[in-house]
Amino acid sequence: LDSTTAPLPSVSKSNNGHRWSDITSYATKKKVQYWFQLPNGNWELGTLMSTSGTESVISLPAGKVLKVNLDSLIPANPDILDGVDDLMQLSYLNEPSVLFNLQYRYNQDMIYTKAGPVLVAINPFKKVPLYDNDYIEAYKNKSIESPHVYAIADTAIREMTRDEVNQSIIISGESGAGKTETAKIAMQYLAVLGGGSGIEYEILKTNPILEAFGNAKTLRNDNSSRFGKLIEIHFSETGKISGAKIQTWANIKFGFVLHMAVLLEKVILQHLVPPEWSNVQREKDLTIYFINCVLVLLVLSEAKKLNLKDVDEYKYLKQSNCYSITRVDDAEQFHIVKEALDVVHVSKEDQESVFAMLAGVLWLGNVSFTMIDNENHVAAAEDESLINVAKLIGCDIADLSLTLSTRKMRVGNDHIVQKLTLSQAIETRDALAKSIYACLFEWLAEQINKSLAVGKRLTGRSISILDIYGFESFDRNSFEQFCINYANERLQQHFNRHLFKLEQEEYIQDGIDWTKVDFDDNQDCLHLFEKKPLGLLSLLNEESTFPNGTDYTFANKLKQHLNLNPCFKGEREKAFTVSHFAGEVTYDTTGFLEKNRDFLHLDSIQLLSSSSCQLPQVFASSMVNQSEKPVVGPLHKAGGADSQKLSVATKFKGQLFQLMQRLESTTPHFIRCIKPNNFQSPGSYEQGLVLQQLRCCGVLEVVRISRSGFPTRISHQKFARRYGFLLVENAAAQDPLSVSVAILHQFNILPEMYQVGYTKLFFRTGQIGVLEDTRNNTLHGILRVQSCFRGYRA
Ligand code: AOV
Ligand code: MG
Repeated sequence: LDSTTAPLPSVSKSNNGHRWSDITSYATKKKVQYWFQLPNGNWELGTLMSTSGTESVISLPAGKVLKVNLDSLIPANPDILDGVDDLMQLSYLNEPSVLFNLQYRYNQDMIYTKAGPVLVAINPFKKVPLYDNDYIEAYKNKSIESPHVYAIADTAIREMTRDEVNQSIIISGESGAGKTETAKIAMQYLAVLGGGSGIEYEILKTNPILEAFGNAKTLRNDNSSRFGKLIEIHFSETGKISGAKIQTWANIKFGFVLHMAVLLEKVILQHLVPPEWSNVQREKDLTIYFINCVLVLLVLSEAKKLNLKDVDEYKYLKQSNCYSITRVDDAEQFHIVKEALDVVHVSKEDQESVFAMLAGVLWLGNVSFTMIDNENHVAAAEDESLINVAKLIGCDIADLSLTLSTRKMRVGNDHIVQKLTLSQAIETRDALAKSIYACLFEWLAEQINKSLAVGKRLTGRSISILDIYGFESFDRNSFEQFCINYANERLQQHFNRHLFKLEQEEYIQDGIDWTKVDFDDNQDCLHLFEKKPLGLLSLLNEESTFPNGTDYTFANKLKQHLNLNPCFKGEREKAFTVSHFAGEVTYDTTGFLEKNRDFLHLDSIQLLSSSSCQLPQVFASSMVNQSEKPVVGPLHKAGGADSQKLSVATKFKGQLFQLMQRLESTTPHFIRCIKPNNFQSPGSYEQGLVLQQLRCCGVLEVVRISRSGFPTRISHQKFARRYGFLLVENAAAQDPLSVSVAILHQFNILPEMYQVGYTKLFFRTGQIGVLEDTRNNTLHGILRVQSCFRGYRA
């Protein structure tokens, strides 16, 4: 096992990644090289030939010589630092240097790099030989030091045992960046180190189940998770895994399982395409499933048993025009899912019920409606679809038909029945399908948890692994991005505070004045979202409860109340912009209110509770439990019985706060996954794409925070030993602290550029350069004299 690090001076260990090599590397810089940005946005390395005034001449690799403005040049690192395994070791920590360093390593299949306390993982899109048992052994024995998910998992285990504190591994990144794979790699390590009881096998088997039900093929990722997941793995006193608990967040990406189908159908229905949907492909790209594995697997494998038709007979599957997932053998895959369900103790009988529910969802999509009057009111067509749905979900055909085409309303003390229009009926049908699917997923997660808890309450220390959607910014951003980015804003704050705390602890320990560290919090942006009553979420909820509220009135309200907020900008039409930590994102409010309401009518819940099967009854009661008394204004009283569910945004915020609370009590370890290209192809590294993600996932922010303090730290002894001989006055008899202070004075280091701690000296970036240069020149002089002397003796 070769260590994958570039040859480097040995580094002193410190928990925050600031290393002695920061300083030594300075000395190795000979040629003065700079980064120059080409018109296509890529960076190229150039050598400075000459400068005069603000103008300079550089030569680029292909023999090109350019006259450029000195300001446009960014210093490059010396060759010896090429491919360092921690970005903090770079003397110059600028964007092109970081990009180059990551690319240099990526080209050699070193996909992991540290950025101080954070692990950066670049998706290789191919098998890399980094995960066999030898590697696990090596990380366990600490015989290998290169950055790796295993190293992070190992640190988590050690710190859990040493400090008796729960740990968390927080994995983020955009779609297709490798979060889920990384989470599995971490689980694999924990399972090997904490294995023995057999429960680790069950834990690993939860992956194929959740993936089959919760993943889908999208344009961005063939195996895209449509849910966020936190798995908490518990350990006993002896360090063995004793159980686990999984929490999933399915309501944002996943709640829109069938959303595209719905959208498309509306377009077809209205025979005209509204301008905002003129680019349907882009809309697909944003939110939608192309295909959900388990639905297709079900049709392909269980067709006979469940009396199902061909895949392309089902509307929910047909929209995608895509029925198979490359490289996946359907029958084999379905077998794996069923086997995994056995392992987590889902009985055969329950499995049959699950498949029946899935089949019900498929048939529901095929239910059609016929006009019954000239006011556009409809009734459900009594065809095989309706009959099959009723049979599969165990309810009466007439009840089902009524639920899909009418709505009971309360007016004062009376109940009236309102007929639905075609589009209302379709909405009701799809909402029911979505709810059944979402409930099924939650129910499965619950069954898994029962099995993993091994019938008892989980105690002892734990390591949680969070696989969650990262910050998203597209050409067109909708409600999904709004929620996801809000969550990321919270996670970013957690991340910043943790880093800052690490910094602060070290400063306080050494008695230095840490108030001089600049630190930008993102609290302002969070306020914009959370403030009551005039924050984005409150205003959204308020508008969602008004029957007359539209996306337009919502957007206007935002502009009216928030325009003075520095993080907010009203845009033309129905759009608004938020300044997130990762950059500005413009949201289009089209569909915000509908997606936020996302309620299931009481009629539908009642239908499920009347079922003769067990699962629909369970789903109905879980839906009722999630409800609260709707917050309604006077206008809304008439339809009050309607909105039984919490708004999506409210539920999302509640879950997010729960998650943050859980994370706060753990020691976090961060992994940032990066997607090097948009084609899921190995070997291609697009600088612009990588840079954008580094900014979004806060990697450059880590660097910035660390750099805004005093990133270079050296003990008094080490400093005195290294530079003491440069003192004009002999200091041999003095203590290291006095020697250090004398050196600082002799070299005129400005007081704001350093701090003297109890045991260490703390420097701002770039301060050590002068000292190192003088030291090197002096040493060179001495070496020359010595070699002359040796030559003379010989
Ligand atoms: P994601 O979880 O970040 O996307 P995945 O973990 O599903 O991304 O990774 C996408 C694909 O990249 C996988 O199916 C693998 O083919 C490949 N991949 C990722 N990591 C590795 C690795 N370490 N080694 C080899 N291949 C890898 V999403 O769930 O879409 O946000 O919603
Ligand atoms: Mg995923």
